[in-house]
Amino acid sequence: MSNRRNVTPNDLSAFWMPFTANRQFKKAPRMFVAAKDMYYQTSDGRQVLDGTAGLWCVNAGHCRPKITEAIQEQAAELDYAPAFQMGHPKAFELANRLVDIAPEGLNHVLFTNSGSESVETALKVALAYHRVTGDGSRFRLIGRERGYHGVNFGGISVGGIVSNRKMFGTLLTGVDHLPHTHDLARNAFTRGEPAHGAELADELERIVTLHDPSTIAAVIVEPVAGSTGVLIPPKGYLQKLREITRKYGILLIFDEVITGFGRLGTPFAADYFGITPDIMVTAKGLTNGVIPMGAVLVKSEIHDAFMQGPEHMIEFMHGYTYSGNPIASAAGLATLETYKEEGLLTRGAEIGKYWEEALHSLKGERHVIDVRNIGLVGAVELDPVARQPTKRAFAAFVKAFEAGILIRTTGDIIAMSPPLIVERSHIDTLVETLRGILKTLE
Ligand code: PXG
Repeated sequence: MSNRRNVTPNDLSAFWMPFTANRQFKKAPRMFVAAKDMYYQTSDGRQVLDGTAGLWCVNAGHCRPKITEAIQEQAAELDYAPAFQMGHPKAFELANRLVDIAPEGLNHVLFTNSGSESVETALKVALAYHRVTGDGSRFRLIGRERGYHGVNFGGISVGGIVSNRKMFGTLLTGVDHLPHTHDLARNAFTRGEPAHGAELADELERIVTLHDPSTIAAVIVEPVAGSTGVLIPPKGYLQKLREITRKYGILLIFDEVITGFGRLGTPFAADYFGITPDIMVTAKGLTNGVIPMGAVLVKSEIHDAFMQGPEHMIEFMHGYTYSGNPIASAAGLATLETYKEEGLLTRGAEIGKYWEEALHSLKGERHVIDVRNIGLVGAVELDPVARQPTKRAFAAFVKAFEAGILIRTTGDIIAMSPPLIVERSHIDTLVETLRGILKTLE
């Protein structure tokens, strides 16, 4: 890692930062200037251990040579090719490699540039699928409370994080929501899948009956809800969703933007839970977070339903200038190779037990009201300061950064999801540093 110091721009005002308290940040900026493997380097020359894989995306660790080289070579060889009515080999190659590692039956891939775009793409495929199969009265979409499906209009409509929705008008019509599954009273300090709450999936029966099954196009859920603070599905819950959707001809969409690419110790959450959705939404780990890219995988039956009209006609009126962009495709291919060479898509299953033990050793520390984990994801939920939600966890985040570890907080929940190359010694550092911080929190 290069030894750059004090690389601070002289004016921070022009950049309106995403999901950031801009005024607070700009008074005391936190800047990264370099990264390698498990560590970031700050602008004042400190090393910070990455406990969150960037934003849940740098699954192979930082600045991995194969990925860097692939991007450099591709940029020099073919920078851009039109995405519509033209092709280039690497996009096809990447689609094939994705289908190879995806759950059986998910055989076709649409490329996007982010998780949010993948969600919009998946919702549009679902609606259009029913239409091309002569079932166009299925227009309703079902999401879930506390769900996060990106920030575009479809995604916030099916999403269930109130603060992400309330400012933006009427959103999509015809949307309903399942209840969330968080239940501290019954499930606090569970390791892996909680025992209680499978019956919450029966709410889908109620919603379906209310609207009539013939009006419902798709159900979209995160197999493990990430952004809202790591909500792990109760045992049997996802199986029930699969059974109910199948029974009524409703498509099941898994949003695997976070759970995809080894996060749970299996290639996808679908593998972990043994459930194949009809559509799978991915992004983040697809390119190790290095180049923006997402992918939506669909079952052959869905793809084939579109391939019916005259052959000169465009089958699906959707796509982006950068769908399957050459540099992103090269990054994706090199990322998948890195995962394969290093066994990263299943590494979480090996080191997950150590991770679990370490995290759960925080039970009993001050303010800790829950610890939960699955694969290489973990969360520590804190008791909020009275009438000042988020304050305690955010204080932990700032102290953690100062102490040399990167964690993520949402509400009063600390979430951690280190790169899949994490070693036991890194886990020890993360947990012991966090323990020290918890002891100092007001
Ligand atoms: N679906 C899910 C399940 C996600 O977690 C998106 C869609 C949207 O992806 P894009 O690429 O459009 O951001 C996400 C993104 C956090 C955090 O700290 C989570 C996300 C993004 C940024 C921060 O929890 N998830």
